Amino acid sequence: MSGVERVSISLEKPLLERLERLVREGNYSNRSEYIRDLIRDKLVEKEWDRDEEAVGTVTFIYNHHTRGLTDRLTHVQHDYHDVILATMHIHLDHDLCAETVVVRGRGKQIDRLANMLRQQKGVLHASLSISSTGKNLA
Ligand code: NI
Repeated sequence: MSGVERVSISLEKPLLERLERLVREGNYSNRSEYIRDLIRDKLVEKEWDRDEEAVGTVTFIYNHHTRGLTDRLTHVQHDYHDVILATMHIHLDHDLCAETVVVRGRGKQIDRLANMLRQQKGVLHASLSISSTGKNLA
């Protein structure tokens, strides 16, 4: 870690109590760690807002018996081959599949891919998790 500076902040008592509860519930050992993570979350959001290079995952669930769906999902992923780093496929049971796609690219490009996957008829749920290349978080 680069040089650490101590800062003090002013909070209303009820807000401080809620902060303390969040720190406890999150199993953080102290407030500073919690606040560092909050700041990094915000920085990641800003990177996405500015459409900078980002890293993320898209996880989606579908029934592989849905007519044409497997082909359509493969087609979408080929269209985004330059963004997709890896795809993991899990056969959840006889009918249902889960896929997690690890992506790296511009935020808007990743959003578009997530929406394309989500909108395919037969996809039951899709969730985008946003993260960062980490370059600006140290
Ligand atoms: Ni499967």
